[in-house]
Formats: sequence, structure tokens, C-alpha cells
Amino acid sequence: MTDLATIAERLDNAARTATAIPQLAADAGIDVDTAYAVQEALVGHRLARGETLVGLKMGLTSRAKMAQVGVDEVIWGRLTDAMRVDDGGTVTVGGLIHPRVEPEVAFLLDRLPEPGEPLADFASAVRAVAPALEVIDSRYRDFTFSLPDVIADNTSAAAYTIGPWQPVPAGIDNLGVLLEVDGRVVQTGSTAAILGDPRRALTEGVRLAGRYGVQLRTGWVFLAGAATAAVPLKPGAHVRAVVESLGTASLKVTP
Ligand code: OOG
Ligand code: MG
Repeated sequence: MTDLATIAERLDNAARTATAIPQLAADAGIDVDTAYAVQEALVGHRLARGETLVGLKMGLTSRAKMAQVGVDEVIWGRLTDAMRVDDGGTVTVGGLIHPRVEPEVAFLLDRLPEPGEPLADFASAVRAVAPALEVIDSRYRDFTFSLPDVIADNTSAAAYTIGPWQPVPAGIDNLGVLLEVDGRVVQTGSTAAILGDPRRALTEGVRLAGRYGVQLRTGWVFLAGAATAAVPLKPGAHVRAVVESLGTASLKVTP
């Protein structure tokens, strides 16, 4: 049986050298709880290199995403400062394996929500909301993975861009979402696709992360998970997420 630290090291090397690797969890007999421990060790390598934790991301919170990757459980991962790309900034695909991009909704946390806190109270836990883009890049060959594999791989997290923060409007549970590449709409959806209401992704995230001893912090960013399937990120592309009433987040792609 391959130990947890070795798996974390393989995933870290795969990301740093932009080299796809075979899936690991089945051979290593890794379940979901162990996979989250691998994720912690994997992100630990980044922290040891000087990165800092700046938030959490949810994954597979919409049916479109679950169907695309064939895994139907909600998952969560960790975001570091080095993954952040300024709005309108540039992502270099040369350092990535087979990146995809997807439209997201981001929350800025104001105070520590308690696990199990009812949804209505989250208005006071969230300082602001923003349209966002996430770049995902599975470290596994063919972007194919099991549930424990994708959890161990920090839920494919690679980079993210946040548009302008703004106060949370009254209803954010049915806003139109578009993903544009070079001015063409390539995906359409609604924030309703995110667990019925993107605020529910936060409730779920607090509950799940709490189970693994992660404390959300004031000032942390929280990605609710994509409302649509992800699309390949190609060199030269201009990518934009448009979320009704919230505005846009954009990035450029260089080789
Ligand atoms: C897993 C990450 C999913 C989302 O927003 O659903 C995710 C993957 O699709 O590789 O970030
Ligand atoms: Mg995502």
C-alpha cells in the first residue's frame, strides 16, 4: 500500500512538472477521509514553499459538473494566494497539463460561520459576492478520476480570478451565468444549478470542512462551484464569466 505522504508528493510533482500521472487511490486503497488527508499534505507542500491559504473551493455542486467528470459527490479543496490571477490578468498554460475553465460565484467571508448554521444567517457571514472564473487542471491522465482521487488532487484546483466584489443582493439563487471565449458564449447556466442556491454551497462547505477540522477565516475567499461544465483553456483565448446582476470576471491565456 502506498502511503499518504508518497501520494501527496506524486501529485505535487505532477503539478510542478505539468506531467499527468495515473490515478492512485484505488491501488493505494484510499477512501474519502484518507483522500482529504492527502489533500492536506499536498497543499502542505505549497505552504512549505511560502504560499498561504486564502480560502476554500467547492466542487461538483452542479449536475452539469457531476455529469462532465462522472463523480456525483460534492467535494471541497483549498485555495492559496499563488493560485490567484488578477481580474483581466494572464494564465500561462505552459505550466499546466490540460487546463479547463469554468464560471463561478465567489463569496468573501466576513466572520466565521459555525458548522450547521442555518442558511438565513449567512447574510451576516458573507461580506461580498463576485463573479469568478476557475481554472482546473486535473493531475490525472485524460482528466479522469475517482472520487478519492480528485479529492486527493485538491479538487483539480489550479488558478482562479475574482471580478469586482459587491454587497450580496437579495436574491442570488437564479442569476443567469455565461461563459464566453473570445466573445462567443460557450456555456450557459444559472446560479440555481449550484445546489439550488450558491449560498447552500457555503453551508455545505462549512459543514464538510468543519468535519475535517478546517476553520474558515475572516477575509477568506469561497468559490461555490461551477454552474456549467468546464471548457478547455487554449493559448491566446480571452475568457469571461458573466453573472447576471454581478458583472464579469475575465482572464487571458498565454502559451
Ligand atoms: C473537479 C473540480 C470541480 C467545480 O467547480 O465543480 C470544480 C474537476 O472538475 O476536475 O471545481
Ligand atoms: Mg470549480
